[in-house]
Amino acid sequence: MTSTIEKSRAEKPGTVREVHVAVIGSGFAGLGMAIQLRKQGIEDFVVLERGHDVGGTWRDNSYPGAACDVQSNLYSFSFAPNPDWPRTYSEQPEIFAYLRGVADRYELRDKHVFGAEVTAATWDDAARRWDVETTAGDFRAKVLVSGAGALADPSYPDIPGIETFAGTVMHTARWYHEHDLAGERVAVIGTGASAIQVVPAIQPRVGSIAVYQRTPPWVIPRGDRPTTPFERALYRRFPAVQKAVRGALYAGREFLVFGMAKNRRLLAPVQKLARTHLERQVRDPQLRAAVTPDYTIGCKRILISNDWYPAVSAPNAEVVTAGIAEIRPHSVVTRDGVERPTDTLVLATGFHVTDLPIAHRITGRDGRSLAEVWDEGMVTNRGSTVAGFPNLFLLVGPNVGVGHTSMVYMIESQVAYVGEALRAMAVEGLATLETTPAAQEAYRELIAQRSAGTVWLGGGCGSWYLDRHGHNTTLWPDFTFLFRRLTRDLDRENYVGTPERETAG
Ligand code: N01
Repeated sequence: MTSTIEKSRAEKPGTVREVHVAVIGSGFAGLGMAIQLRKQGIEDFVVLERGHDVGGTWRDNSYPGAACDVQSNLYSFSFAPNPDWPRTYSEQPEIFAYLRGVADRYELRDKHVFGAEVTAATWDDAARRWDVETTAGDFRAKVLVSGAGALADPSYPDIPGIETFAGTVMHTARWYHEHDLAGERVAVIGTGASAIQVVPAIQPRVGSIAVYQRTPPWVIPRGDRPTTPFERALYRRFPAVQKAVRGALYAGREFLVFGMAKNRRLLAPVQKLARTHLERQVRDPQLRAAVTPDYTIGCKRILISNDWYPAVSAPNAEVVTAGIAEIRPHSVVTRDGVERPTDTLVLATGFHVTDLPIAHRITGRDGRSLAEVWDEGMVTNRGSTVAGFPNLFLLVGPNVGVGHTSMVYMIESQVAYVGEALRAMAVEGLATLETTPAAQEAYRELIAQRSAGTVWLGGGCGSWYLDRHGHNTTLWPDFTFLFRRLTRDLDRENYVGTPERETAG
């Protein structure tokens, strides 16, 4: 990894490009930000994208079966509806194509530098700007917006002997499409949202599949279907109809927050639905026991699938609950001493969410990285700004995540908030804008207060929603329209601004 970065550095041109705004990443967040900048008439910006196309997580997660578990009418930009979604829940290729289409429609490709992985972003307090080093050259930006996201960097499990494995190892977020799994003995580690999609997709063609489960997920039916020519024509002719459908989907999903964050007893019917789904699809009592969760539904992300249980019930499949003791060059050994010969290891083990790699690379005014500042807890103002990091805005930052509805809604809220901040800077002639420690503390308290009593803290499971101190640092713990209300205007009283003229001369 280091050598790749060093090699790219050596190849990069020696020039430093100056821009008003640098945006990191071109997934939903980065593209949404770029469009917002355009809408505000800010053209002096660049999008730094480490990949070679737009799309972010929807470019990278191309494993077989990858799809969205939020309906496409909701999981899309409100200002760029797509009447032509082929299914109610779209698959990865359609969402990736949608994002590429949005980039083209808003003529954003020219604003991108592809192959530009941010290796360091350092605040220069004297010059009042961010010095950004990337694998494709250096940049100076007055404002830095990170749209790197939380599901960007795959997490690889630290299992003894994994480095000795002689077969193919692939993470779901880094799929080797050229590798043919036909007839192979495959081990899948993990049973999260990615695993329950990839296992049914590959199970019919592999020789055997062993699913190594640490914690069983709660799974409810997936109400997916192809869209009809009639509804596509209707949406094209009457965009208001699609908008109304979107609104209804939003309201229906928002209702889940009542159960998860307000009154956990309301989750009982959802858990009953999941249990009935499981019992209908899994006949074998031993397997049923193995895949039945022992925590309250909603504590971890509720998964949706109609083919997960049939896939793990198939004659060539096995759910292994014994726990992995070690990995050898040609096998996986569990703690009960059983050794299963294995050709390919599929790691469906998730992402670095509470230990974001980008946080190690962003250094603020006092020389400490975001990761160092956050060592005792990820504090922010509105999930967007951090004291000591002037002119830095985070998209999909701490406590902006949602498990029950569309992240795009949250992203649009945040992007508008950043837009308001940039507007205030322009109107007031500010060189810097920085949130206060007091604002962060108040926001931390708000998050703690709203998280108390939620299923995420009290549902009897461990999850990456919580940091190592057991605090919710990932999810927005309330209705998403309240987050939108909180970010509609800039809370100017929570910021200190430095006028431009003070920096001149
Ligand atoms: O990752 P995860 P994911 N040994 O972290 C297990 C989004 N997403 O890629 O639960 C053994 O949820 C771990 O076990 P446990 C969505 O936001 C969205 O599946 O920690 N097992 C778990 O089972 C989602 O929430 C869609 O006990 C190990 C699994 O690996 C997020 O991505 C589709 C282990 C990891 O599950 C991440 O989902 C797909 C170890 N050392 C993903 N380490 C949509 O449809 C981890 N595990 C929108």
